[in-house]
Amino acid sequence: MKKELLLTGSALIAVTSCGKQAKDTTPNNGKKPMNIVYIMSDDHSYQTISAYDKRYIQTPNIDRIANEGTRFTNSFVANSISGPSRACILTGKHSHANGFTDNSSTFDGSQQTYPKLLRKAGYQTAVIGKWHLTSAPTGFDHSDILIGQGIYYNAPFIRDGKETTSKGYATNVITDKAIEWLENGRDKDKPFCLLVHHKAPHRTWMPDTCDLDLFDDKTFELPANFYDDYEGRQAAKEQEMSISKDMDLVYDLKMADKENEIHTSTGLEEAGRRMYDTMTPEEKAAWDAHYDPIIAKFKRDKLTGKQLDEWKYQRYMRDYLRVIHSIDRNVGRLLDYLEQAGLMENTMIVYTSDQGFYMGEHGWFDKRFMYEESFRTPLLVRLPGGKKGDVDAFVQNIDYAPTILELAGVAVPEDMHGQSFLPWLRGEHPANWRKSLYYHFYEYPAEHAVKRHYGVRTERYKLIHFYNDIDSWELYDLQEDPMEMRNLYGKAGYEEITRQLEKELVRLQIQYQDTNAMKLNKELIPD
Ligand code: SGN
Ligand code: CA
Repeated sequence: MKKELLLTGSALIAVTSCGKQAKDTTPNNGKKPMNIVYIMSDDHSYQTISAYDKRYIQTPNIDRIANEGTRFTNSFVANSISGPSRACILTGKHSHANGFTDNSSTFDGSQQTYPKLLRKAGYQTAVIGKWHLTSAPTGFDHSDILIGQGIYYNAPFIRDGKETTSKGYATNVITDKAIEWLENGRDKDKPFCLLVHHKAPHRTWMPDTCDLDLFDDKTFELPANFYDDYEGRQAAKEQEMSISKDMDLVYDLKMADKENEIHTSTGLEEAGRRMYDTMTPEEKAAWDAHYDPIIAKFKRDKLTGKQLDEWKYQRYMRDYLRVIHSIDRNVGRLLDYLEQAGLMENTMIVYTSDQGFYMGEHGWFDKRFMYEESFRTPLLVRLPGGKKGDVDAFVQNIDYAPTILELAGVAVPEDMHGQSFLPWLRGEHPANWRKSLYYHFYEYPAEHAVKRHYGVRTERYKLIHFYNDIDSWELYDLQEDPMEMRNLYGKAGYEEITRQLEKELVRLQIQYQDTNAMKLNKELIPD
């Protein structure tokens, strides 16, 4: 038995002085506690993980988690944006209950979180990488976090409360720090829960210098709804996250020409030019060797209209996928370390993202909407001795806390909204599993101009209410219209399904006590 598997003190089955085994008071009935390595990227679309979708990229290391474990095919978030998603994950509660409703919130770190409960039960806890909750992390033995959203090159970190510098590319640095903590930082006599939170592939999708030439010769097929006209969908019409209109040539697409002749009107040009300054001279040299010829050709070609839109799409895809390639390589490094350290058989490994992302569907980048690409999030879990294969049950990021707690043998607090999906990971089929999902997005008015909305999704249908400076309902039949192009709300023949979905929406709002949302649809609430 490896030393790190051993537990000390009260976590061992107590043996009384007369040799009889006393009643086990440890939370998991004396079984060896499972460690947790939880890897979460920022804005990683399921479309760009080959375990889910083979059109764009091969991700063999991330896929390994799926191949040796469980692939969740119906995994969703509760509020599709970073800070709120992270708060839902830590607390197991929807946004209105954990108080972090949008990225301008500050997380109340005095509240109950699963790392705090794990720690109380004898786990060592650590978070490395993007934190994004404004207040300092609580409930961790060790934290080494990026400041705010973080940057890709030579990022400053806050390590256990003190600001430090780093050298190199964020995904490599975060993986190095994770391995270093596993090897030398933790107390090897205790079980551990390590959260590895990548900055990548968040905007502006800056690749590592060694990956710059990947996908150069690839042309990606446009999504079928790239030229969506948003007919019948007012909120979709009014967003500001379109590749055509809102993606900045300099900031997002790296066209910061040395001659300073390319100018843009999104307000992001200057930030785009500053981004370059975060790199070392060697990094800049590699960067220039790649982008300068692309910039020169772009200036010569003088593209306009659809040609420009499609050029932007190809540029976006290439950079985003290069960033994914680096994540995949670093997931591989971490798995290799776990293997070599003998930790694979007593560690649950999770790969997920804080939400999904648009790869040009509806003509978009970014997230926020309750539409499928951003409501869903990848979720792959390798549980030693657990299920190998797919689970199609509805799971949501509010379920992660209860799942991890149950795995650790810690009682799941009653006030958590989520439900442990550990039985599914063990190959069981729990009865009475949820058949519908609740969603609520708040960040408006704000960047990308996605209106506030809440809604319900069942296996086949989705009902959404956009509110605040708009009052607009949308209904989708996901079986007939998986790309959500036809809003059926108010159309003849859909009265009964609308009534059923409204009833389900209200039931969920009451269950979760989302009282503010209930006020917004009070005509639906029974007396
Ligand atoms: C930044 C980005 C946005 C992005 C939000 C939220 N702009 O503000 O494009 O939607 O983060 O992202 S940027 O100019 O700073 O890149 S999240 O992942 O943190 O939710
Ligand atoms: Ca994010």
